[in-house]
Amino acid sequence: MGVENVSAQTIYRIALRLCFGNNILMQFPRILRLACCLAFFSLANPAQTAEEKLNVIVILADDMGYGDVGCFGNAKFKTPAIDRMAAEGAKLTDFYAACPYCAPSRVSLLTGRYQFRSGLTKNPAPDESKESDTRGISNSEITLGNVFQKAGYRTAMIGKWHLGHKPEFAPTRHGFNEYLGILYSHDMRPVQLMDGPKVVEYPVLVANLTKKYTARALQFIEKNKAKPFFLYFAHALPHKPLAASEDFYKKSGGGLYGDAVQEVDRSVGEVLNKLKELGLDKNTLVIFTSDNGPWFGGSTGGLRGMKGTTWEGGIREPFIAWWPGKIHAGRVSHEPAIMMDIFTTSLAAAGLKIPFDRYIDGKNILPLLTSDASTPHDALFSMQGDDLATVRSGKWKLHMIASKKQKIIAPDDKWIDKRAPDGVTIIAPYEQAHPSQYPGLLSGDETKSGSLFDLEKDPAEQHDVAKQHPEVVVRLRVTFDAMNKQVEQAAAQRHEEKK
Ligand SMILES: [Ca+2]
Repeated sequence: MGVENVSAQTIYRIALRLCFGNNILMQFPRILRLACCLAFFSLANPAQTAEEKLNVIVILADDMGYGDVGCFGNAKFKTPAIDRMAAEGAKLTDFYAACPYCAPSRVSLLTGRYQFRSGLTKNPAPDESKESDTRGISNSEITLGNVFQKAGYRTAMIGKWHLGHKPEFAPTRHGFNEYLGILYSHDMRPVQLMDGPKVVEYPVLVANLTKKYTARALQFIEKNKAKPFFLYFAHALPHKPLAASEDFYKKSGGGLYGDAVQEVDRSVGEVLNKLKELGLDKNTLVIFTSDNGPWFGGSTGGLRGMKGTTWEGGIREPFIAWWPGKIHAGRVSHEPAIMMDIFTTSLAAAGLKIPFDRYIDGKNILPLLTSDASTPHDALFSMQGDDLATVRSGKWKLHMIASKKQKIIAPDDKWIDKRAPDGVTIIAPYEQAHPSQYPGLLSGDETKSGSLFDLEKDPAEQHDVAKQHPEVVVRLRVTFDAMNKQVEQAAAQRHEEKK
């Protein structure tokens, strides 16, 4: 008999004696005695219900760069709430997206698996093609929402879904009790704000979107303060077209991009404040990151490339975890981690089992956030569409597909965004970031398949050192090829299933 059983039995006896005394006790049938005892425990120990279950909130910015927040080096404008979150929580300096753009990055977060396993390797867009309409999360995938929902949590998704816009892909069919948001990027057409299956705003005033999303997030937290909840809050900004409400417009000193980020920052602060106000802060894990690197006007913080490239600037993201009950203030880890870890870590922190009937790539990185533990990953990969592109192992990164060359655009070059404004989605059409405002470095050695970089000495990937370290190239190549085999097998299997 374990210690827990002894103490439970002792407490049981004491409870019965307190309630009835020994003589009265035996006059009750056994079943009634048990019922009385359970009632006692529920009264004496209310914390055993919802309060003990950890709440989880994942806040995802869209296209926010590694260098777009103060605690990751931004000096252009201030992000006090996100900085405070890092000061009170833990920061990972080497956290990655598995893809330099939206949908694949998001599906990896929600399923804990590299995107090639679910097959969602490209962005669904309602204004692209019929084929694009068929892209979306498969019914056979298990999302974070599904697992939390099954465990009795209330689940909500607020913001950009981007895992398919046809009804069968809707968030409410994939683990979320409620949804408010735009089903894809707000530069796609038509931009419609959905509340569950209903269109509630069209055209959408994007300038008020962050405000609207935040109000709903606070309402959801408030409504579920006595129940365990999972909130996936995926902001629309600072994805283009940029917008900020009147409270933030022209206030940041960092252009419209800075205004938009500052409004997201305020939203993060409001969520944390609400948790404190309700006394839920010690019992809620909040994670903040971005789905991929920055677009024009943002900042990679001196890393090479930008959104769409598998240079560090396209895939390395700011990452902060906040859980005052567990994570000590101000912790920083330089150990590599990746988007899918959010899946496994959230479930591990909440004491829930990860699905065992499929391959889960995400690892529990709670030890990185709470101790000096080393990364649980031998290697981390990034993909470009259907193709595996890079592998990082330790301080080394091998590019197996030469990253896209970026077109140099001069500030006075005429530039027209192919995606025209839709209604009032673009509130500041002449203040959008110009494509000459590169967010990352354009310099560095010409690259090809097999280029190797030492990220410890050269995080900006300027010097290809493949020739100096042929043994490292071979080692990483073997790791890459083994993973690539899995990518090819998954693609072949899907091809067979489509026949
Ligand atoms: Ca994005």
